[in-house]
Amino acid sequence: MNFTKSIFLLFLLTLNFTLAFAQWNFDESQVKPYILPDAFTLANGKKNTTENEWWKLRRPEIFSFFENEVYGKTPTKRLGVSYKISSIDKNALEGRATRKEIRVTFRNGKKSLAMDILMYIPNAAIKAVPLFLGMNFDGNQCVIKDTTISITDSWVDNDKRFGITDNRANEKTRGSQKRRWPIEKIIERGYAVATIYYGDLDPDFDDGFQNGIQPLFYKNGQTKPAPNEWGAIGAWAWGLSRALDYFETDKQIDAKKVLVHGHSRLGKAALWAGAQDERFAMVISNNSGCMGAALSKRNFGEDIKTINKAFPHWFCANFKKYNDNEASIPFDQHELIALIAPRPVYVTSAQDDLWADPKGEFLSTFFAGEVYELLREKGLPVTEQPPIHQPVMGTIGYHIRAGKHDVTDYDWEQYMNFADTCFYKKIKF
Ligand code: GTR
Repeated sequence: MNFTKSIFLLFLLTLNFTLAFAQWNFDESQVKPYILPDAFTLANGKKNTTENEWWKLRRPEIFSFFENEVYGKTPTKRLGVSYKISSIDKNALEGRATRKEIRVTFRNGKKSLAMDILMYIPNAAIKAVPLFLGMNFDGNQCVIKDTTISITDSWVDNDKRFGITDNRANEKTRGSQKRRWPIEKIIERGYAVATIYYGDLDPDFDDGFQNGIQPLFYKNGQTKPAPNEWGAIGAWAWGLSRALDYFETDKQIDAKKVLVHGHSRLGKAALWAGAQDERFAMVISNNSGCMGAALSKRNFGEDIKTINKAFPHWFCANFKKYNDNEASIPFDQHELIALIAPRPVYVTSAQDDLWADPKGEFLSTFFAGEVYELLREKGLPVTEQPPIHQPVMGTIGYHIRAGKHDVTDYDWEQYMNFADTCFYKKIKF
């Protein structure tokens, strides 16, 4: 190869590289102007001005968009369900908690699917307690190092760190995520805590919806969800609601105070669960980013084409039409948060998590506030994104912390402070 040829090749390589990364913007000064849809303008152009109009007219419009065009419709049919306490330890955490495992089995004809709930309830409680419910990424055995907890038998991602090569979890994964689950601290603060493995509901890979919960709902001859029916995020959100069904039967839990939380993709699922199921008393979205709390019309970080390409199974098929076309979406994520109003919502960002667009996460909480105010609750108590480590709490709360995409003790401290404020010392704004 001669010199000119190699220079040309180098030029092409650099160009390719630049173009590949140029598709995502991480520079605030490069955010293009965008028009944020008004949460109060009805499809017929009229303005929603009253609480009644919100519940009767505008909320259903917004809800219908998210269910038909984004996450997909969740089936309303009730499956056969049974609960079996598979283990109970009244002396867990050195006597401070009762630990239970509940196997929930769903049935439709010959098809069945099991979901395991792991829960800890403070022994000091004198009455039914509020509970933090969240999904985990690697199986219930990952949230605490305890050899008596059952290891998930569902599909898990292969992981060299633990020698997983056959998509089956093993002993080495016990406690692997424990730093994200400060169970002792949660118990000390008087809350119960429960988790389910998201892979029990729908393993996180694109298999054309042959495994997971979806097939239990297929009509005769149906092989995949219709274009407006649920994807994986919908299935995960459904599982959260089914865990809540169980808590309603458990006398130790105050089922009117169940807080649903989730990190990243599971933060997207938590928001969608809270939007659909008004029994959830509070929703916490940790670093949920694109199609979670972050605004889509702001060109910063992950975009719709990228998320649909990397995770074609997360959303409904209809959602693909917004690839490279954020401007055409008639709604934005502040309206997803508004669907949770007037219940408390807490959103977190991490300073280095640019992929999730921290400012976009803040802005959607800010703009959702208008709806909270219509419903006589305080939105965010600020108008500008606060600096790091300065949480702000109205009925919507928000913080940004230093560091990367993760769940830390700092995040949990704020979740619990927010929950304390909302549940125990309800402030009237
Ligand atoms: C990323 C994805 C994000 C976020 C994250 C996660 O790869 O692009 O939207 O969901 O995964 O769930 O960890």
